[in-house]
Amino acid sequence: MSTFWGPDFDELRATDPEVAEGLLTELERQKSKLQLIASENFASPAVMAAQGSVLTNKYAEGYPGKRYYGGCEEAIDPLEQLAIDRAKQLFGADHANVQPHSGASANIAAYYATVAPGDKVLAMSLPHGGHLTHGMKVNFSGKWFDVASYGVREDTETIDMDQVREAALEHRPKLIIAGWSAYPRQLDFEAFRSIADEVGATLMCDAAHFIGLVAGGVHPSPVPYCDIVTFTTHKTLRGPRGAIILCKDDWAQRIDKAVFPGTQGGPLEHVVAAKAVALKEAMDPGFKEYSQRILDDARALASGLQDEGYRITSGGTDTHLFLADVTGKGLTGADAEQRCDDAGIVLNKNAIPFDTNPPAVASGIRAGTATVATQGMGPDEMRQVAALIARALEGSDDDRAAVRGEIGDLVGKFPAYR
Ligand code: DSN
Repeated sequence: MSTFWGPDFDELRATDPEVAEGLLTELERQKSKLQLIASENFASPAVMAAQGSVLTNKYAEGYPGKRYYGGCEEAIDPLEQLAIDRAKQLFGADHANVQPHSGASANIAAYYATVAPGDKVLAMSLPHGGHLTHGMKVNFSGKWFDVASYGVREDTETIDMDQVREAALEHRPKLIIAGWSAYPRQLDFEAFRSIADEVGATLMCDAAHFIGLVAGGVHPSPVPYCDIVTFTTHKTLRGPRGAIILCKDDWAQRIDKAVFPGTQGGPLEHVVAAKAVALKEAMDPGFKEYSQRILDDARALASGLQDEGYRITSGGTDTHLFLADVTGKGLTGADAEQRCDDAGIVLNKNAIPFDTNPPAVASGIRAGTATVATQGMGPDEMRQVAALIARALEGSDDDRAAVRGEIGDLVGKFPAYR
């Protein structure tokens, strides 16, 4: 074993050529295709350097200054405190817990802190854009809690806060969850707060998708209105895979206890350090421009597809993502995902509101622009991409091969990694 202390690709190749090869294959896939999966991004080399570091070796159950292991004082405590302080500063939050391993883990902890098995919860329905952990029957949230859902209106495909209020008055939930995985519009957090107050519910926001836009100042912040805000750090925030929970002072102790020892053991301090790096990057003025580019790109791509004859749900987007209904072209979401992939365009099939196809088939595709905005692509490129998607979806295998070539040229001009 070498005594080198950081990621050493030559050593990986010597020790485990199969894994090294897999890693290079994935690097090539990420670089050579166009990545439009709305929940993904390209983490910076600085983020990855912190994540691939000796910090992975350290156990640190507990919190800065109150650990169950020795050896945390020199580096681990200050680094975790830095991540906490940066999260609080960036989002204007009273308290931050930076230990959740993932968005689902953060949501498990938020449930653990706020409700008990059998309690009533009100959250956005999965087929209308909610998340697996917002009460889906096959998930712990749907099994352990009595989850009622709100959705979008059929005519506008947007959330109607009067309907949310009616659902809250009918179900009297103990916890209301605002937040989504596939909804292209901004939520009215103030209205959610007033509904939660009216029925005496705790208000949590799952801001995983749009938190980077909040950091960049191009999306309203849920922090002033919500008791608890959970989010992942690897989507629009462009950090390592993982999550953070923000909360009001009143909830701080309950959230910390819910994360550890309630639902997690030792924190991943290498990931915590990488979260600190990502938060610092998000504080840079350049992140505002980046966030605006994400929005401009999403709007340009959605309107380009509209011009190609695709129906965009709710008529557009105010975020980094949108859903396009592909049924008007005689396609399913599954067909569309495959055809795009064949043409070097990576996105996912997605249910659209009131979908008549099963989720594994779906009637729509979801596309997001956090990745392409990181690469520096702007609205001009997105209009070009919209035309390429239409050719990939509607053309022949030869057309898809031609699109694959044009995608190669485009990503060659905007490399994800050098
Ligand atoms: N599964 C993620 C997404 O793609 O939206 C959210 O966890």
